[in-house]
Amino acid sequence: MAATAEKIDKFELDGMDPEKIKEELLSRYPTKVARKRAKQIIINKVEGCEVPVIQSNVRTIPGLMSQRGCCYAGCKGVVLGPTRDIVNITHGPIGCGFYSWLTRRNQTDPSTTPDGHNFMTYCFSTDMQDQEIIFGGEKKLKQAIQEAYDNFKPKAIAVFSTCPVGLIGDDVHSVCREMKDKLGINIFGFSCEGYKGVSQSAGHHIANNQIFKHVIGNDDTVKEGDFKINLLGEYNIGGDAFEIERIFKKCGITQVASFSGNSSIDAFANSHTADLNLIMCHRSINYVAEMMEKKYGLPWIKVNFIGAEATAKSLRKIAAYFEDQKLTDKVEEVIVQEMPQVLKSIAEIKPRTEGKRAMLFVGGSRAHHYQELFKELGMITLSAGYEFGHRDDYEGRKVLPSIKVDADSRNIEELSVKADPEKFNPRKSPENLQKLKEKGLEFSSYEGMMPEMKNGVLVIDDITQYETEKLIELFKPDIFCAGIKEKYTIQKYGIPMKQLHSYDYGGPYAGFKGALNFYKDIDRMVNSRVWGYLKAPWQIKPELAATYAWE
Ligand code: CFM
Repeated sequence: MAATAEKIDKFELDGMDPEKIKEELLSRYPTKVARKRAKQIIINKVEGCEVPVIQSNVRTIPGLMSQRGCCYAGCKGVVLGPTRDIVNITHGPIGCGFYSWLTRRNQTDPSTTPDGHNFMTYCFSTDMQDQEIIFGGEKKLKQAIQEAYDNFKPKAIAVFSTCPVGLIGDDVHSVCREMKDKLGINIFGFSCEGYKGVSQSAGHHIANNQIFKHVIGNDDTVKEGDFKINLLGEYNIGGDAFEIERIFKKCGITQVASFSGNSSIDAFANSHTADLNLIMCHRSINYVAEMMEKKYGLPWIKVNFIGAEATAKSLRKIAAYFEDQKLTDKVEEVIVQEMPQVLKSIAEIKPRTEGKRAMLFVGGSRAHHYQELFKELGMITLSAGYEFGHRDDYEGRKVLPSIKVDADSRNIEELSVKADPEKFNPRKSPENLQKLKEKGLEFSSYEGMMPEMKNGVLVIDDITQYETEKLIELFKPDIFCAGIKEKYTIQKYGIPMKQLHSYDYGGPYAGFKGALNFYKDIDRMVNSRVWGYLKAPWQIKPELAATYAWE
């Protein structure tokens, strides 16, 4: 439970009053827009276990420039994209497939599966044309599945619907069923049309549902190994999952499946044989964890491998769950081995980074997790927010019962899941679970971002480009974290900008070794003098001037 948070110092806010800053951010909007945005711009105030309500997971107001992506991006790009041996076919115009092709920097190691399949480097698309939009695209989809099968003989093919598919009414699911019967491999489709829901978050949910229905539980082989876990919501951007796997191996923890960084379809099929689910990114995959618990009896705990301290804490949680002295000792031994380098690096870098100020506006989990790494460098998070997080990601899962389900959320199917008559196997007795809870291990729980932030900081949901620029003008932070769409305007303001989606070609940033990489990169960025020399075009010539051609 969060204690009352520390208040942010006035000097850290440049002596500004957070209420005034909020007013300033809203002042240029029309009244109705300002009223809506006011509910998404919140001054943090943690009192005991109370945090303020923040409106989130609602439609972006048309006309405001958002950071968000679409439902298809969340389904195909985020959740299924990192799986190497499924042929992922985009049913739609070529742009959708092309734009989601390798743009997310998730790495994979095909040598770890016997057939060595890796289709991630390909871009499969039905390349819909006017012809299909008018007369239907099912025939072309069948041909595409056949062609992919003939060329690659994959174990599985997945089909992802883009906006026009929903608009013209192609039935991708019946095509998939037909081709599954014909070819004898697992083929399944996703109704993840870009316009569904209000952001990529809808696509996560749709992806979770279909993997759960079509893949998880298909293979009951119990693999060898002790302390079996699945790692959920880690997508191996910049090699993060490799570093986490290294640590697990060193500790003697067996990873059955990862959803879905460095993953394979066979591992998904087998994942219900693990004994514990670990959730990294709560937003994108909590649905799978919840459904697996109901159907197979695997509990889940929240972990975070971003930050060295957070990594150590997460390993200790795993050890506590398995209640095994040998594992506990091993985990402590690994922490003792890994920490000295981390502490050495912090001691060297912190004097240069201490007191510097960061802002993070990223996705649905990193804006929270990366605050850990900044804290380790003595840096202050001045403001943060998610693109598409829900209230539970901000305020903690305790608010779930009070979240109103609106029409956009109702559009996304909620699977009704029951205990499997044969495969349900509660991993711990209720008394045992209770005992572990009393010892401080929390199950099915995520506290969210706000309880860990200082009082007085601004938490902003679905930040707009205008608000981003205003914040930069007001605070001149030492570093701003967001994505590629924001990168260059921010840099033109003379502020170093770190992409926390792709890591700007860097990484890994997870685990112990990842923390070392992050410290180094941040040190280099916030202490580079080059930014101070930069003059944005509008600073040199503040107004655009033009003359009429006929003058
Ligand atoms: Fe989860 Fe992600 Fe994120 Fe996400 Fe994403 Fe991503 Fe992200 Mo970009 S699954 S919510 S939809 S941690 S792609 S790996 S970086 S916005 S903060």
